[in-house]
Amino acid sequence: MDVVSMGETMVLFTPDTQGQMRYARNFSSKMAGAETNTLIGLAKLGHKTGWISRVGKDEFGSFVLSAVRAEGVDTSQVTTDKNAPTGIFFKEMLNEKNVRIYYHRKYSAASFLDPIYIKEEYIANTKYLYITGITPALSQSCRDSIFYAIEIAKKHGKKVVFDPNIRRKLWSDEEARKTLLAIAEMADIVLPGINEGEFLFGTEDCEELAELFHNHGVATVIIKRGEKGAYYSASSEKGYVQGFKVEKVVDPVGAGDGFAAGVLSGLLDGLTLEKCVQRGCAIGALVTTVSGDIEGLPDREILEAYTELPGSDDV
Ligand code: KDG
Repeated sequence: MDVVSMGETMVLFTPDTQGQMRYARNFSSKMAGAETNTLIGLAKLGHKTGWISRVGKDEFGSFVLSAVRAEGVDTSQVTTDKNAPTGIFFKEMLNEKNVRIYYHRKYSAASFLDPIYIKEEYIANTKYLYITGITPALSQSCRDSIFYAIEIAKKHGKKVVFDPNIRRKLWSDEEARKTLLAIAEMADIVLPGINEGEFLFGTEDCEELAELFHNHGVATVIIKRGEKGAYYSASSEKGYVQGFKVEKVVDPVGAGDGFAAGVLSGLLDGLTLEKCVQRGCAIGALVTTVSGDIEGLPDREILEAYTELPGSDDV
C-alpha cells in the first residue's frame, strides 16, 4: 500500500434544497468520512490505498463498503459489527458558506474499532499512515487504535501524516487539545487548518504556528489557509503557496481531505514540498466546486487540466 488510514465512514444525507433542514422534504444519500475521502482522492490519482474500519451488518454498512471499494480503496481490513449500526449524518446547507453538520454516530459500529482488529503487517507494509483527529474523538477504543497504529508505523519506520480535523461536537476542548497534541508529537507531517492551529496554540500567525509545532517535534508543518492557500515549513524549505481561484463554491466540506490527498500524492510522486502543497491546494479547490465530499476529487486528467494555469505547472 502507499497510504493506509483508519476511521469512520458514514452515510451522508443532504437535503435537496438549501435552508433550514426542518423544511427539507427530499434528501440525497451519499457516503463520506474524512479518512476515506482522502484515500479515495489518492486512489483516483492511481495510488494504492487501504482503509481500516468497522461498519454495521446493515444496509448502510453494505452501501458504505461497496461504495468505498468501488472507488478503488482496499477494504480487506474493514470488519462488520452485528450489534452496532453504521453511522449516519446530515449536512444542512443554509447557504454555500454556512453549513451545519448533524451526527447520528454515537455507539456506531466504527466507534467500536479496537486494536484487536488492527493487523501489524498491514501497517508495516504501507509507505504512509494517515491519521485524522476525528477517529480518536469517537471512543476510548478508537483512541487506543490510533496510538497502536502509530506505534506500529514508527516501529517499521513508516511516515505518519496527521490532520487534526478538530470536531468540537465530538469531545471537550480540553480532551481534544491534549490528545491532538500528543498525536502531533508522534507525527512526521502535520496538516492543520489555520483555525485548528489557533485552537491548539492560540495564534493565527502561520510562521509562529509552524515553529510551535516544530518545537513539539514535528518535522514538516503545512498550514491550510482556505482560499488563501497554505504555508509550509520544513528544515529544508518553507514558504507560502497561493490558493486556486474558485468561481463558485458549491460545498466547502471535504476540501481539507482533498488537500491531504494532494499533499500525499505529491510526496508519493517525489515532488518538492512546494509542489506537494500546490497539488493539495488545487484538489482542495476542486472539491468545493461540487456537492458532496468525494464527488469533486479529480483523476489525473482533470487535475492536469485544472492546474494548466499560469504559474501552476507540474502540480
Ligand atoms: O472532512 C469532511 C468530514 O468531516 C465529513 O465527511 C464527515 O468524517 C466526517 C466527520 O467525522 O466529521
